[in-house]
Amino acid sequence: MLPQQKGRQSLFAEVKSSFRADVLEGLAGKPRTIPARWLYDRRGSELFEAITALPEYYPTRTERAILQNAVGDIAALTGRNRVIVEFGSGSSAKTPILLSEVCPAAYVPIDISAEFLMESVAALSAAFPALPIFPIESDFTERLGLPEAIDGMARLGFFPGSTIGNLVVADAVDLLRAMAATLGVGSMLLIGIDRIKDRNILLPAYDDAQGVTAAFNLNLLHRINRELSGTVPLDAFSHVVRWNEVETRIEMHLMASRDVHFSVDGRPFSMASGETIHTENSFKYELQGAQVLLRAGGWSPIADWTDRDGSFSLMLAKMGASTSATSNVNRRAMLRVMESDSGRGGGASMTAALVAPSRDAQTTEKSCVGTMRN
Ligand code: AVJ
Repeated sequence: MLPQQKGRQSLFAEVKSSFRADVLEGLAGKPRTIPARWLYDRRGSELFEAITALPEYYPTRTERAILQNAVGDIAALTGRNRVIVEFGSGSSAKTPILLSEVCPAAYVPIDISAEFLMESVAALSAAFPALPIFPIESDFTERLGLPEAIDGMARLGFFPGSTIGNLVVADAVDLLRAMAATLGVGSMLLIGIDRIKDRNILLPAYDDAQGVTAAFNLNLLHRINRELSGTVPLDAFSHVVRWNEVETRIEMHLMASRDVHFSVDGRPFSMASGETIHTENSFKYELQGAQVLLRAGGWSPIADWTDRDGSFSLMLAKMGASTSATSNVNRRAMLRVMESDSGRGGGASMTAALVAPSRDAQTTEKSCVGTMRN
């Protein structure tokens, strides 16, 4: 059965039982670890939205600036009339920037939260009254069936925010492959990827002065107590952030500040003082590493845009591998190096485009007539 065909009640029951299984298994493991997706209940999603506005949390504003600067170039490479499929659309905050230039035939937001979906559909259909929107309430980590209404239309996957960084490489590759399967032949993917940088910038981004990220992390324990009849003593846990240099990832942990005993769904657990529960990974990539990741996931990088500090990259890829030597020669012949246009605001620069825009794309106009209402 396709996820969007499940009843709300059964989806809810399923989510709850996999939460229970993940928590019980994760707390029993060594090291103890709970998958990051469980951080995002209603409260967690609200706290994450608050994180995106923090002065220390650079990714959101940097990606938005890059997108604003690059969206014309992106539209030239994608052409118009694609269906934009956004994975984990959340509040769809960056989507209008893309919609107004890429002029999609339809928009398909996919999110696990029905509330987020309803809010973003309402906001976007007010701003783009002519745009067909087909929301899908689902986890996006598996291959999905897309609505019949968009059969046969070219797709552009949109996966901003460096959410891919939550996954270890093997899982990230699986996800990229699932996205390729969902989107189909001829599709493109626009993905945001956070870059490796100085730990003095990375650490505060995940351990802000106001304690919003700490509250976001600790909310997981509230959720366990509320939804799984837990007795976790919240005052005994604190938010800990580590930069794992070997794995090039930020790790969030919940550390016990004293020996604790508690139960979850009737099962007893003990933790010694100083022990942690690993709650989230946020992998960072060099540009080349991100390109290799995309290729491993079945996508060929076409172009990328980065801020001046190299702190975040937006990457456009085309479905399918680029394998043969012949095609490399052809691609080199088409190489267009577009140097940064220093006159533009946010400092985004396109480093290289390995394909020329299609004839269709070259005729793309600056705005989508009749789509965006002012
Ligand atoms: C939503 C996974 C992109 O890793 O930066 C932010 C999550 N966690 N602060 C990130 C997060 C703590 C965020 N992603």
